[in-house]
Amino acid sequence: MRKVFLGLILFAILLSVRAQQKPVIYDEMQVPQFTLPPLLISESGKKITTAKEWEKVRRLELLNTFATQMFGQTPEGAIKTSYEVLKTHPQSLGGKATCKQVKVTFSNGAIERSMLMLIYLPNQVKGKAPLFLGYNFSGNQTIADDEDIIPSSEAERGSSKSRWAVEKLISSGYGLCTIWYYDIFPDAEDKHVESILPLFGYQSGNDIAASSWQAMGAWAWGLSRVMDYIETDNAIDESKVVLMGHSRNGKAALWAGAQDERFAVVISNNSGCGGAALSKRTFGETVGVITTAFPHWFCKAFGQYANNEEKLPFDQHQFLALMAPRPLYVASAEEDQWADPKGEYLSACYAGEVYELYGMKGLEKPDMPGINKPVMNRIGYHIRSGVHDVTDFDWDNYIRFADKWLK
Ligand code: GTR
Repeated sequence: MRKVFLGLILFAILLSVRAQQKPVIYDEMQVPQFTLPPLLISESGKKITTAKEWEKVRRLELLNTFATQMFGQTPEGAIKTSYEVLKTHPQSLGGKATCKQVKVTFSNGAIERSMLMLIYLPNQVKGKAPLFLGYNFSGNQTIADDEDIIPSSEAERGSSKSRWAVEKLISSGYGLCTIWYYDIFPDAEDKHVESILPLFGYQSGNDIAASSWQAMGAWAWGLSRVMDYIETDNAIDESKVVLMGHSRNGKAALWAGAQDERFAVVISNNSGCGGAALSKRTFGETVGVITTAFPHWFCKAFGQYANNEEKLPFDQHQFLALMAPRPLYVASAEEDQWADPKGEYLSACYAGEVYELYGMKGLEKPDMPGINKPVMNRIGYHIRSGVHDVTDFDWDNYIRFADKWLK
């Protein structure tokens, strides 16, 4: 009886929470009218007309906006880092690759955290290899059937291999580096204390200030620490690192790419709300939904725009523009309406204004390309058939895009 009663109360609470959320929009006719915040007008009202003004004024303003109002500020303090090669296999993948697994330990003197990097490098490349870098969702051992991979979780070996075209990358002359994103911040609401945050002074039960970083900021930080490692590894070309992320890891990759210009190319795979998609469209997942479902991802200040997206003083086209003038690729999937493919396309399209300052071509306005018809200018885009996922079609195009701009 008591259980039934408690169940009813819980159900009532859930209903009231859901009642505050607006119904999900999947119909273009229901997208509200909105005006996008300008990309090329500075906070003091000055029109930005050159790449130099963009870099010196506007880019910095927007970086600060996204840090203080969306992703949280990345602390400046230096953390001591050490690298330990746990395993090297020079004849991996039937002799095609060298597999290296490196443990990175972070320390602030009192507290330590570590992450485990899995690196495959193509043996056919003499000298430094270009490389794709991206977080995996479930553990390093899930990306291939390779028995040599040191597990970083309990998940089954090879269980995510369809999402990682390891052989394709290697035969195309690219390396791959991947890390389980949980190493940096276990993806749950109450895991701050197990994450890297305590390295920067966070203690269990501490209040989190409105503009403090949480998981997204921490994940982006982790990607930059991989870049630090890459700069020390003579087998990898640090000027040709392609940062790729899927979904929530796509959001994190974009934030890392925005802050850290060492990443040569940035690729967003189905990153959706809080990533490539325009927030003001409120199509599919919204700021209201995402900040409620994942309160530990963005900074708390972002929550003020929950179900209040019209008040957002910024939007994601400004975020994507922070990759300029580096090559940027945004990919959507036809059946991934939750991530708002059109909103992802428009955002990438409007970001093109900044690429134009550099004399570079973004995307054609305003119509989206057809299904499975990639466009590869300095900004690339495709919408492929199928669901929210990473497929061989995606990888084939990421490799073509990287070849176009890096080779
Ligand atoms: C969903 C979330 C999306 C996206 C996705 C994923 O639950 O609503 O924003 O990040 O997870 O990461 O697969």
